[in-house]
Amino acid sequence: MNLFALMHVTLSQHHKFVYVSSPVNWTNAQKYCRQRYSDLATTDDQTDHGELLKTAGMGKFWIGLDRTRGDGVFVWSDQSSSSFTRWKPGQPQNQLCVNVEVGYWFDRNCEDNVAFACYFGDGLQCKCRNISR
Ligand SMILES: [Ca+2]
Repeated sequence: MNLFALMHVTLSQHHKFVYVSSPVNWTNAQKYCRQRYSDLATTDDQTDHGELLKTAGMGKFWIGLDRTRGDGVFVWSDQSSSSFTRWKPGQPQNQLCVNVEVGYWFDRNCEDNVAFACYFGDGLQCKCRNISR
């Protein structure tokens, strides 16, 4: 994939987040984040979530949370055991992937094309300058 427009990076206690404005489906967002960073965004707590929103804003974007394995349980893409949640009241419904919008989580059809947020952990260098435009 050759995606356009990598935005700024925010440092947080746990994760450094990167927002990618190009809309893709959840699986391709995960692939992109794993190739260039650590994974799709994971948020461990409210502080982390606040940092994510500072980077990615109040629009709609995928994070690394899904229940495609089929047992109905949402799991983090990076296997994080975080129990932090930020569901919009009324969510989740019956869809399998999760996006943030206006700061809250919504379940959404994984095939929808949406912007997304990645994170990279300590010890990993930001590869921002290597992104081709
Ligand atoms: Ca939904």
